[in-house]
Amino acid sequence: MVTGEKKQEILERLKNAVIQYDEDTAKDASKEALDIGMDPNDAIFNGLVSGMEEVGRLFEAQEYFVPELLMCADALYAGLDILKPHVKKMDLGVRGSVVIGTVEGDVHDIGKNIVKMMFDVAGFTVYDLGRDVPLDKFVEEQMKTDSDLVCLSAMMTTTMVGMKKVIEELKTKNPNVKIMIGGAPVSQDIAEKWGADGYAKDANNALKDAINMISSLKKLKEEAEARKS
Ligand code: B12
Repeated sequence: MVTGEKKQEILERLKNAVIQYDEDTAKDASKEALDIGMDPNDAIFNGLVSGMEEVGRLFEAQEYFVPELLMCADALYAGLDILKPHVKKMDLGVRGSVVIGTVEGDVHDIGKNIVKMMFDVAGFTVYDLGRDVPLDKFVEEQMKTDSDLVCLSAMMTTTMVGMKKVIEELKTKNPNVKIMIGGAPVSQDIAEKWGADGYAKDANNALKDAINMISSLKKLKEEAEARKS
């Protein structure tokens, strides 16, 4: 039985491990979270990710610089590697296929990888293109895999504009494909303006929206098939 106090203590350790770029503590606290039966999702979002949010504030305050950010990311990944395989698989009744990646010029991949993890646990087939992905590659991969959904991540105002090009090209080549965008500088307004089908502010909402989009896409496909026969 996990006491609230013990859980809180582990969450604090996970958070501080990321802030203090301490990979060993990130690993130890992640293992302990699993040992005491904590929900790995809780440890990821309220521990590791919460630490990275604080790191963002330290960067803005010019207390941290790029080298610190890189080490904080390493600590986050050290914990994530341990927790991720234990996140419970969900059967939500909808299985889809998704192409995902961080757009060209942008190497931020933590958020994208967390969104990907949610799709994995929901049993989706995920084609992960990685980070700094040439814009044409998203279109190429969607055509090759005939995926239901394309997910674009961008963390910088300078790179997010690449999404607009990908959306335009994808919609021209395949009007049926659904496109979802996300990342810190992106918003619902931008998604609507650029013609994306969805925007989600975090990984949990990304999964919810993806399920809705894929369900409606499958329904449309079934109706089209029924009309043909
Ligand atoms: C860690 C970090 C880095 C690391 C990245 C390591 C890695 N492997 O990812 C490193 C050190 C490489 C880095 C480099 C740089 N960074 Co940086 N970085 C950050 C930082 C601190 C945290 C980002 C993060 O991982 N957050 C945690 C995750 C979990 O959150 P998230 O990414 O937002 O993802 C969630 C949601 O956004 C959403 N989401 C994300 N993607 C998607 C996709 C879809 C489809 C959906 C639906 C949802 C979704 O779901 C996610 C999970 O819930 C942010 C600060 C911040 N506030 O975001 C700056 C930040 C993004 N970086 C910034 C800058 C400026 C840089 C550099 C230019 C710095 C420099 N001088 O070199 C370089 C650029 C390198 C490049 N070409 O890309 C700026 C960008 C400013 C801007 N408006 O353009 C920020 C905002 C910091 C700041 N306040 O100035 N950075």
